Amino acid sequence: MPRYQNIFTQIQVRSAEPEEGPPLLSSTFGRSGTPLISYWLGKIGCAQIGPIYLGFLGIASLFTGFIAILIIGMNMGAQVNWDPLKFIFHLPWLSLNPPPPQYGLQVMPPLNEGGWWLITGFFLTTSMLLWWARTYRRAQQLGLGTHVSWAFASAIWLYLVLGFIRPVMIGRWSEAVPFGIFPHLDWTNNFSLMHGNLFYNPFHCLSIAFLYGSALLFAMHGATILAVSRYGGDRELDQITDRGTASERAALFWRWTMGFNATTESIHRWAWWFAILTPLTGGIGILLTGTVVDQWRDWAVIHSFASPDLYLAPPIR
Ligand code: 07D
Repeated sequence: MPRYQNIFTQIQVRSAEPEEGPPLLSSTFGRSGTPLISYWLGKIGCAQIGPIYLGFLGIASLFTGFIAILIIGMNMGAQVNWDPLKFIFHLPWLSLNPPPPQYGLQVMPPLNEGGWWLITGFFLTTSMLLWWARTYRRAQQLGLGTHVSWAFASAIWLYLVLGFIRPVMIGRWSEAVPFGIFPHLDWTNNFSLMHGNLFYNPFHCLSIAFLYGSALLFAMHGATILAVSRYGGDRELDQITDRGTASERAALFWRWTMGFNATTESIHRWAWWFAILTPLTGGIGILLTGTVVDQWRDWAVIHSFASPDLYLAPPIR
């Protein structure tokens, strides 16, 4: 029986009967699909695939998400005259745009002038909200906390600010983001240029700090647990109360390296908050742009966040 396992040597647990999980507390739907075992997926995660729980929320979310993607695909297909090769090669540049400014917040502009964009937005938003409700209900039914749902809600907040709340506040759908790979990147660039460089928006700064911070925390935590997996550290929560274990060595590593260590529990709270605060602060920054503050560099100069001279530090008051 090998005692130290890593990705190359790990033993894949396979029971004679597939693991069905605990019984559901109450539900009209159940789990569907016959579980199957994949050796290769077992290399990167659990080898058992399924059963999956597909209740009303899941089916409705997949269905509305599929409609949204179908409408985007059909619009892009029409743009390349239904040529499949052109579709593949031009895909990164194809776009489904929101209605131009003259339509304001009109509910049903002509289909080819943003109407399809609005319909897609409706279905995509419905799909995401249904999926959110699915994460909440599944967590409740399994007797879990609802942390995943609230983290997901934070991302949905930024999505809604960009595509719905801010355009409604300004009074034009044209303010929203197009559906498309490069087009949405061009949109972010134009947005920044139009509003005096988003780098001077302090909430963009905060969002970046949390984004980079999330990556750093994830790297530190992932690396720490992998480093102590030879002592069973990957069973991290079992070890919280044990002395002399992988968890204690991991904690000591950080205490000795930088004088402070998170606990096995608190490191996950750190990560959760950093991840949540990325789109949360980002959404605030976007909401303020063009509504409260139009030009971020001017704002930064007025508030001594930047110097009027690009190459000098701001004056000390
Ligand atoms: C977008 C949350 C919504 C997504 C959800 C998922 C689907 C899939 C598929 C159904 C990511 C929806 C799912 C649609 C459906 C199926 C099958 C989360 C999202 C719910 N920036 N910037 C940020 C940096 C610059 C600009 C955030 C860095 C320039 C704009 C982040 C740099 C310009 C916006 C960040 C940099 C500019 C941002 C995003 C460096 C011009 C935003 C955080 C080093 C390019 C957004 C406040 C996030 C924001 C944003 C990082 C530069 C523009 C921190 C590192 C100066 C317009 N930028 N940026 O979690 O919140 O996004 O800004 O240069 O709107 Mg920026």
